[in-house]
Amino acid sequence: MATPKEAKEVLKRFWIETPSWAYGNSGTRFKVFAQPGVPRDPYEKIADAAQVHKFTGAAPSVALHIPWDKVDDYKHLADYAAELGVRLGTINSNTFQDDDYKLGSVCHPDAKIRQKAVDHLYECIDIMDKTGAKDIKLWFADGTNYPGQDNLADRQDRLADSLRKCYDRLGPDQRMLLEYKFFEPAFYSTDVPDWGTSYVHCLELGEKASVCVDTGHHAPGTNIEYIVAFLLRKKRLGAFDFNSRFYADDDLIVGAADPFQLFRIMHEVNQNGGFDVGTPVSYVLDQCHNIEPKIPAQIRSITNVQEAVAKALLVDHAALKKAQQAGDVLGGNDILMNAYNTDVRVLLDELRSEIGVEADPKSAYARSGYAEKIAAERVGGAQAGWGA
Ligand code: PSV
Ligand code: MN
Repeated sequence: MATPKEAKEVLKRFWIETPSWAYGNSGTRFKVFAQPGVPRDPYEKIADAAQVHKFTGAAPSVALHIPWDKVDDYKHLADYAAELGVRLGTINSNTFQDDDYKLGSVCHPDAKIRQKAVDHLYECIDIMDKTGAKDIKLWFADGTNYPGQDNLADRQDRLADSLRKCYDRLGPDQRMLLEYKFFEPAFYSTDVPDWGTSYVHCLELGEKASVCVDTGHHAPGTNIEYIVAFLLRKKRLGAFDFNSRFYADDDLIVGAADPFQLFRIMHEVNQNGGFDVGTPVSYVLDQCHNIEPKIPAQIRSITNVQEAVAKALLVDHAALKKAQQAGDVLGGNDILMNAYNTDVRVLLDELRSEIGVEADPKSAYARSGYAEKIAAERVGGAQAGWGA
């Protein structure tokens, strides 16, 4: 069990990457609601991300999505981020918004389309070379809608072949993160539907390939913490995409739907070395704020994650082991519940004052006047949203 002081030490080195797309407009397939002050280009998205870092002290990195965040000069964008105290992080590929990809991208039956998708992945790696980003994250919308539409095993062969091309292009310090999702946009079969499929492809590829666990990408009732424990044990958990879900891939604020699940995940992360110095696990938000203001929502997401981490750090491991070895079912459960039920708000207030940010980052942001400033300044031009 970490003492509060030790827990704060872990939390001081624990950081979370925010996604550039969280700052743009988003919605469902029914409606995208525009909000005042929303960024119109990647520079403005980074400026907003820098605010999240400024008020939390825990979000020093911003994930980019290509082509949404395409710019002429990535070095210039990276320098701009550095000036604002943040850095450019994971490069997310996008092979799901082009007419050519109707039947898939890297698994498409036509070799020309597959090559087009692979060329896009090469483009993402070129961008990593320019920004210094370490990770490319792959999520494929590939799948089929009707039985008989395509050959499921052939699609796996095509996937393996395309992934190999991308993997072979990685530099020595670069990694490939393969994300899975059980459905959507395909409804009959998905080519990377689950962690097992992702894991097997990563194993075949080599050590630079790891699984990305998006917490919103599972069927209801899935034991996500089991997946986390398994992958950490096999050293193939590369990253989290954090968000929460009530129904499908809702992309709501992490920890909002089920804070207990988030705690259980963090407990497995903690037990299996995911918070150690030099951990290979990246902690990234993948969320869209359709109706709530975006910067405060990102701040809330960071503080929710920190709360779950703090509680997980307070689990009494020695007592837990003892209870487990004695077959003390209720005792073991009590130990976890005691940690979960601990009020960590004072600990987190102290943490924030020790790193020089205000105890309540959301209120501090509200008082800063930034929201009013961007609403007044960002007039004209096209607001960023999905596809821009
Ligand atoms: C797909 O649903 C996903 O989780 C992938 O990570 C994409 O890159 C992201 O959402 C786009 O919002
Ligand atoms: Mn995701």
